[in-house]
Amino acid sequence: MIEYDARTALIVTDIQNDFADPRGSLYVTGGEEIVAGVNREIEQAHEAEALVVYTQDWHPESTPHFQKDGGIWPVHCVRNTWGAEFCPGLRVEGSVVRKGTGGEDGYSGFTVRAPKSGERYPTELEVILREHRIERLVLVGLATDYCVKETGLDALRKGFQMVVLRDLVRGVNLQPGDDERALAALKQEGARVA
Ligand code: VGL
Ligand code: ZN
Repeated sequence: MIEYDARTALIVTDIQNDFADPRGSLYVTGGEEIVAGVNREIEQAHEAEALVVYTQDWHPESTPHFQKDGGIWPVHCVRNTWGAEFCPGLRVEGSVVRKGTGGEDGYSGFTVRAPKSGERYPTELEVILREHRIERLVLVGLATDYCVKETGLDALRKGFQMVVLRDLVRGVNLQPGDDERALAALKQEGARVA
């Protein structure tokens, strides 16, 4: 069990219908299985006055992120649609950081990449964490091999300590084993995988 405290933030990554519902357009196998466990973490975090921050993939109808516009993904998490909504069973009590809102590509909750210039710029996630003097992150959500991995690597570079909860993440696995490789990469950079 994780000991939450006021210097710890639980980061709930992209638990949205398109990823976590079998009817979703970019369904991550087993995505729906983590919701109950994530809710328990959210509850424990709140009880310990830890911060809970949610990320949400939030794309316009056209973005170079999508296959139809030159990217690699089926259309998913289009803003203000069912697919972009958090799963109905998820407890949402905390700040929400949206990424991709201006058509940017990229997966990290901390930074996005402008589609034309390729320039990277920050979301408000780090500001929120610094404002609360957060030192340690607990990472859960979807997808292990994209958003969880990139958010985690960015956080480690920024000096946060980190625990990734293995049972509360699921991967896309475009290549078999991508999820395990993502966890190994996070471990390599200093995360604990629990
Ligand atoms: C993600 C694929 C495409 C993610 C977002 O949040 O992991 N994966 N867009
Ligand atoms: Zn996306």
